[in-house]
Parts: sequence; C-alpha cells; structure tokens
Amino acid sequence: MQHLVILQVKNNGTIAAIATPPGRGGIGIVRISGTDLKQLAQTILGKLPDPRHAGLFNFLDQNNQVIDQGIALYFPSPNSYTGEDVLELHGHGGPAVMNLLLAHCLQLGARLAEPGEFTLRAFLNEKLDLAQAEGVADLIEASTANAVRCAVRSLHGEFSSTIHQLVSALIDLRVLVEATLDFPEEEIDFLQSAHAAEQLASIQIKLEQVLTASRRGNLLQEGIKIVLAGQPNVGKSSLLNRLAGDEIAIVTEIPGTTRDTIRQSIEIEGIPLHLIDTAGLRETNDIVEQQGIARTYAAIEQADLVLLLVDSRYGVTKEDRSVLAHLSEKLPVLIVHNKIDLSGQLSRIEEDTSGTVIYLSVKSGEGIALLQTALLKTVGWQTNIAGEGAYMARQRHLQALLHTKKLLERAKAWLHTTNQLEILAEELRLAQQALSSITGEFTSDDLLGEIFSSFCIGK
Ligand SMILES: Nc1nc2c(ncn2[C@@H]2O[C@H](COP(=O)(O)OP(=O)(O)OP(=O)(O)O)[C@@H](O)[C@H]2O)c(=O)[nH]1
Ligand SMILES: [Mg+2]
Repeated sequence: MQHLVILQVKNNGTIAAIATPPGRGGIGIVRISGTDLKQLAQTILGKLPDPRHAGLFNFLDQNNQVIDQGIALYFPSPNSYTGEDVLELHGHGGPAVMNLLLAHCLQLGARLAEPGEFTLRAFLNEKLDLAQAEGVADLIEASTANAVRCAVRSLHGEFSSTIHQLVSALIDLRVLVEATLDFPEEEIDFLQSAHAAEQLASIQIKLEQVLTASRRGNLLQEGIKIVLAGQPNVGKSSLLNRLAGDEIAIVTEIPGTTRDTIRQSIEIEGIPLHLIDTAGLRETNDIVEQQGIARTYAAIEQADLVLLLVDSRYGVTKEDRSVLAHLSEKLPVLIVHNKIDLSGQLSRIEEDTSGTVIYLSVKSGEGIALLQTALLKTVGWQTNIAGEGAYMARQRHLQALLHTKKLLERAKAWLHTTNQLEILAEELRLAQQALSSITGEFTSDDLLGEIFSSFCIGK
C-alpha cells in the first residue's frame, strides 16, 4: 500500500513508457515525463525540439546509431499533461523499435512508469482532480458511445464542478452555523432568520439530483447482473440465446439440460447487462444437477435483478412460489410467462401484487421487446434521456454521495433541536469531507494508490 511519502517519492524522477498498445501498428509512441528533460531530449534527438511543435527527428541510440525516424513533441513544464516536462517520441509501431527506444530512455536515467503514473503526476501537480483522473481511465475503458460521452463529461470536470458547487453551498451553511455558536442565546432564532433550514433543504435537493445522475452513469459503466431462474424446461436458456442473438446455451426439450451457470454480457441501448443462465430449480437426486442448483442460488445472491421464468400454460406454481419466498425482499424480480405460442395468450406486461409480469414467447419473439423495455425501466434507465444527465460515477463516488446524504439527514434533525448546534456543525463538517473525497481532497493515500494502479501503463 502506498502512503503519501511514497506517492511523493514516486512523483520524483523521470518516467518513461510505451504509451501505445502492445503489438504492431502504424505509429508507436514512447512517452517520457520528468522535471527536466532537456538533456535527455538532446541526447536522443540531437537537439531540443521547439516547444509544442511537431518536428521530424532521427531517434538515436547510445552509439548515435539511428533507431528510428519520427515525430518528436516536447511540452515543457507546466503546460503538459503531467505538469512536468513531457517528451513524446512518435515512431513506427513495431515492438522491437519501441523497445529499443524505451531501453535507451532507461539507459539515460528514466525508469519504467508504473500503471497510471503519468495521470498520478497530473493529479499531484493539480492538473486534474481525482474525479477527472478517474474520468481518464473510464474513457479508455468505455465500451459504448453513451459511456464515452459520460466519461468525457467527467474528464472535462462537469462532475467535479457540480461537487464543488455542493461543497461551497455546504461551506456557506457551515459558516452560518459556526458563527451562531458564538451567540448561544439567540441561536435558533438567528438560524431561522438566516434561512438555514431552507439552505440545507436546497443542498439536499441538489445532492439527490447528483445521486440520480451518478447512479445512471454507474449503470452505464458497470451494468447489472440479471439471473434467469425458474423450473426446468421453462425456456431460460432459450431466452438467454434470444437476448444475446446467438446460440450460447444448449437448449433441449429435456428438463435439466443446463447444469452449470452460463454467463453472457449483452447490451440494450448501450446498457451492459450481464445475463446468467442457470440450472432449473427442482428436487433431484442427480448429484451434478444438485450442484448446478446450488450454483443457481449462489448466482441469485449476487444478482441485481432476477427474471423468474414460468411456463404460461401452468402459471406461477407452488415450486415457483417457494423459490420466490427464498429471495431477498430488496431484490427486484420480473416474472416472465413464456411459451404464449402454446398457451394462446397475448403478449403483454402487467403490474400485480407480486410486481411486474410479462407474457411472451421466446420461440416466436413476441413480447421480447416488452421485456427489453421493462429491463431498462427496472434498472432505472429512461430511454428518452439516454446518456444525457449522467455522471460516470464509480462505486466510490456513489458511496461518498450516500454517506453525505445520511449526514445531511442527521444534520436536518439537529437543526431543529435546541442547544445541539455543536453536533449540527460537526455533521456538516463531515458531510463536506465526504463530498470532497470525490474530487480528491481528504482522500487516503491507500485509496489513491489503488485508483491509479488500475490504469494502464503509459497513461
Ligand atoms: N413452443 C415454445 N417452446 C419453447 C419456448 N421457449 C423455449 N421453448 C422450448 O422449451 C424447451 C426447453 O427450453 P430451454 O431453454 O432448454 O429451457 P430451460 O429453462 O433452459 O431448461 P433447463 O436448462 O432444463 O432448466 C426447448 O425445447 C425449447 O425449444 C417458447 O416460447 N415456445
Ligand atoms: Mg437451460
């Protein structure tokens, strides 16, 4: 685990890495960052390139032999990605050329950059705050157009500036409360006349909006786990195949076909959905099937949503009800009546006491679109706004926002209690701290180490 000292030490010295992906390509880039790169640049290029001008150079090795010819870009401190001197050598993208170039940089005193170390330096040199730095990694990781848009917004600081606005509103309220502490006799009246309750309420409303937008962004990034469960032969594997548009799981008319959990990620409107097909739930003496059923329950424990499939000819049976009784009350369940082509029912969606019920036929495809829409709705995705108004929030951000929410609720209760202003002030201070951890103030060094080490090398 890294600590501040280590982070600062890491921030010293010149680092170098191949910034382009491994393998062969038209162009390969070696990136170098350090407090002073003049000497290194002169040695490799024969002269110092003009700042921020693309120039054609020979890249030389220690014997002045040409390793490659390419473009060099020199960004003197502080106007660079890391805030230090940065040199980029754009050569031909072959692994041997790139490795020779990198090896020469190391010979000249640079060391190999660790994953995320360029961005870590940008953060330590205050070029980016933490949420923006995470936006960089999320942009690289983004697998859908919606996710890209969200990550770019974080990178541009939209998420950070919303958090800053909340923090500054909290500071205003804290100033008011702390000032009131000095005049205990009039405290409640004073806070009332200064509209402290209204200020707090408006912060809570804004926080709620940020939470909603963050949950949506988090969904875009991480998706949700959906378990397909039900009695044998109801069509779970067929539904997996239909939603995935591929023959992934074996489908037969023999009950007990699926023994193991089968995982497949799909996308609906850019939302990643991780589907898990499971062994049909029934009493059985077959040892393999028993283990499969144990896995079904294990998968359900991890699920964000369960699709309980039933055969529409028989409806929800006693066995299904006993499965439902096993599920946690918090776990959303959609009940899917399959095979309406056999039962002669119409495809439709209904809300009843047990929740949302959908009638469809995996075989004919009727009602599948209804299911897809219901899935998005259940996870809180509104089709009409899609990626707009979402922040690429990580679990870490959501937790900080939820913690702030709890602290503000407590603060609200104290606000109306006479003689408890110290506690109110403390809750507000903690709320500010929780919010600020999102952008990187008050963030532990262990956590920083963890965040940056998940980046790729060269970033
Ligand atoms: N007529 C009709 N048959 C279907 C439909 N969906 C699935 N089936 C058939 O039902 C049988 C069982 O389908 P599976 O997808 O293997 O069922 P399962 O729930 O995965 O079964 P287990 O793996 O045994 O738990 C197969 O013969 C499918 O072709 C449907 O909508 N209509
Ligand atoms: Mg199956």
